[in-house]
Amino acid sequence: LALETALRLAIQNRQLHLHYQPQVDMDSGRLCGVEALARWTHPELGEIPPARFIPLAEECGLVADLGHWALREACSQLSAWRAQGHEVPSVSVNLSPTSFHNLDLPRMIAKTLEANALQPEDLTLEITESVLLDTNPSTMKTIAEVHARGIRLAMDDFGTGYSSLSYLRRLPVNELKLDRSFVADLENDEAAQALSAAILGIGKSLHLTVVAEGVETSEQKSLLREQGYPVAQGYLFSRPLHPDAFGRWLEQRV
Ligand code: G
Ligand code: G
Ligand code: MN
Ligand code: NA
Repeated sequence: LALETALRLAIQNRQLHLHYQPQVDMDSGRLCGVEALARWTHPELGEIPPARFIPLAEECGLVADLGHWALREACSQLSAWRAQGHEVPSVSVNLSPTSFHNLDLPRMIAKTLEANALQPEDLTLEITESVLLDTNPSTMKTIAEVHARGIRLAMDDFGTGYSSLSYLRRLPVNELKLDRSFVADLENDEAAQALSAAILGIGKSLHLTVVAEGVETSEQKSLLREQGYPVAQGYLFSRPLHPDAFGRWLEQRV
């Protein structure tokens, strides 16, 4: 309960931050986008990982506030980078299924984009297959409305879920993110290679962007590139960085 109060205050008192990780074009090395990842630095407890505080936010009804905060923060950061002359094509924000219970979400996002002089295609929302287990009647409606407004949707952690592939027909996604567990096993596991190739095939045949996550070694990068993966993300390119460090990362590359 103490941690719950602390999280409530953290959202108010700006103890939460977003770090940013680049997504890189395999052929040109150019930046394709950045993923925003939430970080909580507690004054006494130090870094609390999202795997800990997101479920907590879910339990105490704060996850929608967290989502709004992340959307505003990420859009404002994208706009700030552009004002500094950096070419950052888009930003991706992770949203919990609960965020889609709110039928007002699409309008709220549209206002946030407008306030930061951004276009709908500048923003990607990362969702997981767990949205399909969500029985709230608003969820699918909100997702459809977000899509109709031109905001992109990415299916995160793709390949690890429990549902069938038919959800790709039910959810209007633009992007698949190959889960990093496949990438981690690529070098020693032929099954992982076969599955990453098959997932790329599914994505391509549905005209989706496919992003390989968790790329840590140049061997993994080469294998994925040979398979035809267009975009990669992972420690090989950069860890998630504080916005200032991300600015320096951008400057170093030009
Ligand atoms: O940053 P890290 O790799 O520790 O993230 C762990 C998990 O937390 C990932 O599954 C990621 O999608 C999730 N996560 C990170 N930031 C956010 C956020 O702002 N909102 C939600 N809902 N999940 C996030
Ligand atoms: O579930 P989601 O894809 O949103 O989670 C992203 C998480 O993966 C973040 O916590 C991020 O810190 C982590 N991550 C990003 N790149 C790498 C990587 O190359 N290797 C590993 N092990 N984790 C990574
Ligand atoms: Mn993600
Ligand atoms: Na993922």
